[in-house]
Amino acid sequence: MNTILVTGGAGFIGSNFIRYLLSSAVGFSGRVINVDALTYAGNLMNLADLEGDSRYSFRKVDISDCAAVEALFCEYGIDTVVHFAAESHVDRSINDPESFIRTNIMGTWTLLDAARKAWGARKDVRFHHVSTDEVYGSLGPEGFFTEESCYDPRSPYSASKAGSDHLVMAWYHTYGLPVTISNCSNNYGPWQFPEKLVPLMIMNMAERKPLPVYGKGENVRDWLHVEDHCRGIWKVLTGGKSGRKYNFGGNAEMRNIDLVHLLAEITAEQTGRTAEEIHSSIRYVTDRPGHDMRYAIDANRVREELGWEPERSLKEGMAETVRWYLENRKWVEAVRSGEYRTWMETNYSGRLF
Ligand code: NAD
Ligand code: TDX
Repeated sequence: MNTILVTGGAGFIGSNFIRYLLSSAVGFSGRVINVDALTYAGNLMNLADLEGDSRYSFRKVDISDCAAVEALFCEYGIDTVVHFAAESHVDRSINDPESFIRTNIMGTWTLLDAARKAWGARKDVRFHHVSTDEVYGSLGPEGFFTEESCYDPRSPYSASKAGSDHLVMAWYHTYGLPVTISNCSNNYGPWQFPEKLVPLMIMNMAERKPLPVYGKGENVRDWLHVEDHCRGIWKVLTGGKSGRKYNFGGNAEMRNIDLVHLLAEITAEQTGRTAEEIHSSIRYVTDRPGHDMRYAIDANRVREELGWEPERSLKEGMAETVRWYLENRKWVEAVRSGEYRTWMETNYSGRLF
């Protein structure tokens, strides 16, 4: 791997992945090209500390722009793609599915085809697609998703991600493109857009605002710290077999209401408020339509084949995450106020293309 194209590198997981890749933990000495359209979720503040690192470049490109994507392959001699770029928020997909279809399906197709044209029959290359456990649908109280579970997506978001997974496998079987896919459970950690449950709850707790829990709060999610996920993706890139899928999970299933209680206890400890006072701000609100009841991951394949395990416990990871958001309120404020857009225009003016 000499030149890695990371799509969606200005988003939550993508920016954590680029920082991990360029950290001493990996010591990657090639080049990383971060390609991102800078939608509402793309924020170059997340990677401001990497500006000036000669291994890192940013290009503002929409992945569904065929000509622009093909030009990137020619210009940089890309040999590896790690594809994060997506519309990622389930609630937004319910209100406005179009951008999900365009980016997640058409954008993935564009990238796959650009890779196929650039790489021909090369086998020393890799297209890694980052996907979600939501493609498998919803579980009852028992059982886990394995890599063999049937696809059964329920939301426009998960249907668009399922479509993208199928395209990736089609390019493997039909054209022999060397690919891998990882399907991961809910990530949490620094730099997550504060529309998602964990940062939203932490900030609302810190600011004494109501805590909106959908339905009865009984839906179960499995939580994985974003750095554990990034380490896993690197393992797949370096040791995973072409044409193979790998599930990632945190062994940390929790009902949403229990997670909110855990966050309340941690936030109380770190702010000097009482957990009871925070609990009193919980508001049960109208449920998400088609809200999947439970996700749980069997991550045996990646453990046995690649020796990957989550390193952080849920409690440690959440405590660290609460601290990060409390210490980085300026970042949250810049995101919520839209000031991050002005920051990017000022700092990257003329360098975004
Ligand atoms: P995010 O919304 O924080 O970031 C997505 C990034 O993609 C943003 O920087 C955005 O600007 C960029 N983007 C969107 N449309 C684009 C386009 N047309 N062209 C170029 N860039 C575009 O998302 P995230 O939470 O970091 O998720 C990253 C990937 O991981 C997604 O594919 C998501 O489906 C998958 N995933 C996320 C989670 C999770 O819990 N967050 C779990 C499993 C899988
Ligand atoms: O205000 C809220 N109240 C609430 O009860 C929000 C924002 C969410 N929820 C519930 C809905 C879900 O059951 O919390 C759970 C987590 O919600 P989100 O943070 O929106 O994540 P989810 O819908 O589970 O999807 C996330 O994990 C899988 C990512 O957004 C996806 O990109 C990823 O594929």
